[in-house]
Amino acid sequence: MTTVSLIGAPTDVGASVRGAGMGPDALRVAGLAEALRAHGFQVIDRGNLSGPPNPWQLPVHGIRHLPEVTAWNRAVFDAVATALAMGHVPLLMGGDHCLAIGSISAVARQCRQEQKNLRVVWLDAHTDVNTEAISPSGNIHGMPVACLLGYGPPDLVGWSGERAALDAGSIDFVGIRSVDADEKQAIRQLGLQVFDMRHIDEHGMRYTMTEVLQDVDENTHIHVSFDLDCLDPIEAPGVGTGVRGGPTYREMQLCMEMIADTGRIGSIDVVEINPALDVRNRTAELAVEFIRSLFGASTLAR
Ligand code: B3U
Ligand code: MN
Ligand code: MN
Repeated sequence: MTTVSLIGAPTDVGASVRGAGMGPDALRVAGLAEALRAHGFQVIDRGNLSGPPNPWQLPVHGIRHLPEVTAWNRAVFDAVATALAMGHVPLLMGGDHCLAIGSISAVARQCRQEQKNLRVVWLDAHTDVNTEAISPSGNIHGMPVACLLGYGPPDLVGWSGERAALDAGSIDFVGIRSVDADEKQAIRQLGLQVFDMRHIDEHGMRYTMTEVLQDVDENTHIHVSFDLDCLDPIEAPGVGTGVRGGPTYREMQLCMEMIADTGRIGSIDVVEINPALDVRNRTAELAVEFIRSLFGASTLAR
C-alpha cells in the first residue's frame, strides 16, 4: 500500500505577500489526510517543520531573506529525503514556492541513487526562473527553478549533489501566463518547455498533457510542483499573486487525472495557498480535490 507523508512547512519567507505560512493548516482543515485515506492510501501527517520567522526585510544584493529561505529549505530537504528513503510519497504542504528548492533537490538526489528518470511538472501562472541578477522583486519564490537548474546564490544551489538538480529537458511548465522580461530570455536560452495558456487555449489541456507526459515510462518518477496560482483566481482566490486567465476547474481536473493515469507520481509540492486572502478556505478545498484526482480518484475509478 502506498504511504503518503504529509510535511508542513508553514512559512512565507520567499513570498511577496504575507499569509502562505498558514497553508499547511488550511489543507488539514480542508481534510487532505482524510480524503487520501478514503481513497485507500496510508497517510502519515508529520506535522509542521520549524524555521525562522519572516523578518520582512528589503532585498540584499537582489535577494530577500536568503538566510531564512536557506534554513527552511534545509528542513524541507531533510524531511523529503527521509520520506523518500522510507519509500513514501512525500507531499510538501507549503508555504511559498521557494520551498521547491529543498523538496526537488531531495527528489533529484533520490532519483539519481535509484537510477530513475525524474520528470517535474510545474503547474503555475509563473515560470519562477528568475535569478537575483534579473528578479524584479528579489522574492525567492520567483527563483526556485533557476536554483534547481544550477543558477542562483551559492547557498541555494547544488543540494542534490550535482550543481544542477535538474536539466532543462526534465521540467515542463503548464498554465504559464506571467513571465518577466529577462525571464523570457532565460527561458529561450535554457530551452525550457513552457506550455503557456495560449498553448492550452489552442491545443486543449488533453493534447498539452499528452505532450508533457509523452516520454514517461515505468522507470520515471513524476514530481508535481503545484502552485495554486496556476488556477484562474475566479476558482482559487486564496493566493498572493493571482493572474487572470488560468485553467478552469475542469481543465485542471483533467491535467491531474492524466498524470494519475501514468501511475508514476512519486512526490508533490502544494504551495502558495494564502488563507488570509481566501474565501471560506475555498482554495485549500480545491487543492484537496485536485490532489485526490492526482492520486487517481476520477469519477468512475475503482
Ligand atoms: N515573476 C515575479 C512574480 C512572481 C513569481 N512567482 C510568484 N510571483 N508567485 C517575481 O517576483 O519573480
Ligand atoms: Mn510558483
Ligand atoms: Mn505562481
